[in-house]
Amino acid sequence: MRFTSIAFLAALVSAVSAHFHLQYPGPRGPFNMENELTFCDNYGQVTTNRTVFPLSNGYYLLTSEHPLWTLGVIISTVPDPDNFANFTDSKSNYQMAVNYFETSGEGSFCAPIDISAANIAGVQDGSNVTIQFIFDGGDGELYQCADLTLSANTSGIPSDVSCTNSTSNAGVTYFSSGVAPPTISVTSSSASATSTTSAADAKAVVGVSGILLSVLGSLLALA
Ligand SMILES: [Cu+2]
Repeated sequence: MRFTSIAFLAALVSAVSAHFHLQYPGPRGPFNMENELTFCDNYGQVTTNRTVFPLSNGYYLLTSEHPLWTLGVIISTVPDPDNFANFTDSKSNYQMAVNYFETSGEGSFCAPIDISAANIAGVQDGSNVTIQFIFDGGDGELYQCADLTLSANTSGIPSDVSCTNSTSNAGVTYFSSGVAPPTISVTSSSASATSTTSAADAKAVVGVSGILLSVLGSLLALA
C-alpha cells in the first residue's frame, strides 16, 4: 500500500514538472523549470559559449514532457538579444527558423533545421545568431535560447549527441504559413518579462503544488 502511494506521488510530481528541455544546441544556462515561462528561460544575456552550428542541414534535439505540443523556433541576428523584439524583422514579424508545428509524444524529439533556407537578412556563414525555442504543451508558452555561430563547413549533429525520437512521437503537422502562430504576448526585457498568460500559469502551477503538499500530508498521516 505504501509503495503504491509513493509511486502515485512520484507520478504526480513528474506531471507537475512537465515542460520541455532543449538538449542540442546547448541552451544559455542550466534548465530552470519555473523560469521557462519567461524570455530565454530568464537567461537574458548572450553567452560566450556559442555552439558552432550548421548554416544548413543541422539538427536540434529536445525532450518533451508533454504528450501534445506545439513548437516554433525564432532567430535573432542581434549581437546581444535580450527581448522578443530582437527576434523580429523590419516589419515586426517574427523571424522563423522553424515554422510552428504540432506533434505528440513525450521523450526525445530530434528534427532537421535548415537556417539558411529561412532567408533571414544577415544570416550567413560566420554569423553570430541566437535561436529561441517556443514550446507550448498546454501550460503556457515556454522558452529556451541557444547562442550560435553559423558555419557552412559543418552539418548534421555531433556524434556524441543521440539524435533519436521516442517511439511515441507521431507525425509532425506544420501550420501553413498563412496561419497565425500562437500569440507571443511578452515584449518587455527579460528582467520584467511576464505576460498575463504566464502569470496565470504560474499561479496554476503553485495551485497544483499546493494540492500536492496536501496529498503528501495525507500520506504521511496514513503512514
Ligand atoms: Cu510544462
